[in-house]
Amino acid sequence: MAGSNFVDYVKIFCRSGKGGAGSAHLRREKFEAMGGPDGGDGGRGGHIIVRGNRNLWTLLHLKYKRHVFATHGEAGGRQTSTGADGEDRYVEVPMGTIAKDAETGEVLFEITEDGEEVVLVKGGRGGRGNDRFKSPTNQTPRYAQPGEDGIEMAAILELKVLADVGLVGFPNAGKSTLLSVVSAAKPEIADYPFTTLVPNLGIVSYRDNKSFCMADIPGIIEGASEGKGLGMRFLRHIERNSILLFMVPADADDIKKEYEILLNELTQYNPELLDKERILAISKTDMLDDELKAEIESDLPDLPYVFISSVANIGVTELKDMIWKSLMDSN
Ligand SMILES: Nc1nc2c(ncn2[C@@H]2O[C@H](COP(=O)(O)OP(=O)(O)OP(=O)(O)O)[C@@H](O)[C@H]2O)c(=O)[nH]1
Ligand SMILES: [Mg+2]
Repeated sequence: MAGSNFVDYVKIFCRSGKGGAGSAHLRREKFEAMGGPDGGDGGRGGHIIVRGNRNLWTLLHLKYKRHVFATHGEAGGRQTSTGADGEDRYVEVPMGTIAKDAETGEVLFEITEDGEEVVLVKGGRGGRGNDRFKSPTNQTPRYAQPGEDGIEMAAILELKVLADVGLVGFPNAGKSTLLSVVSAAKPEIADYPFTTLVPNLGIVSYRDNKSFCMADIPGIIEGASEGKGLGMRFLRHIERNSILLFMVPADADDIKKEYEILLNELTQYNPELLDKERILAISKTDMLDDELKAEIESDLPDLPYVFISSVANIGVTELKDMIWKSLMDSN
């Protein structure tokens, strides 16, 4: 979708480098007419390596970089000099990225740590030079091994972990508005349901240069787990969020009931979602007076909650504190 910063799936075409050929060179020196073999080995072709990078949150940077080719190894030379290895190519990905073989769909590996490196496509081995083939019966081999071919492969990179905090709420609850005030993300905001059609991610700066990532997903409605609305398609993205931030607007008829419907949809989808830390934000509270607030408070579900207004900037800092604390507890 145009303008979306959300890319959780890319297909890349990879080609590792071919190994350099071994050399079949024979030594020729001024006073040695018939020198022996001194051909060196070819260098290894470049690998294609996937590397975890904790500063990345999506696969957006790979969207227009569909081809990744490593370079070839160089041929071996005289005096048993080994050819240079081809240059490896690195594909940087956020943690939680899964690599699959595009043809078979087989999961190859998952990157879970910053700096973790896994070879996705191996470079071809360099061929051995003739020096290696010397033997008592053949002291002057005139042949050397060619380098091994590089490998072509289409790989799929898929992101599972999307954010630390996932926003869960009915359409129009104010999820995108919150994301827009706590982060630099510019999600679309409007007074109608299903404004958000694809998830938006934002990095929320917290005290002392700390930050966390928040995912605003399309609104969830009753029946979402059975395929109603849009939410279902995106529920998988909150499966690996550390914490869930439920959002119910203050003007909802029954906040407790809305929360329970949301929770029920998540449970239907995947009961393990209940193991996550949960926070409730009652949104749009700029319209509330103390009396109404007290009334709402008297009938809330049993979980940590906070009254917020993204528009009037009420409770937003408190919410960030709660999120941070919860993130620390859940790790
Ligand atoms: N008064 C008030 N209105 C708000 C507040 N936050 C959001 N709104 C309004 O609520 C409406 C819906 O906001 P969105 O942020 O688009 O809601 P959403 O939850 O992302 O909705 P979907 O993307 O459709 O699921 C918009 O008209 C916002 O201006 C708030 O703190 N106070
Ligand atoms: Mg929205």
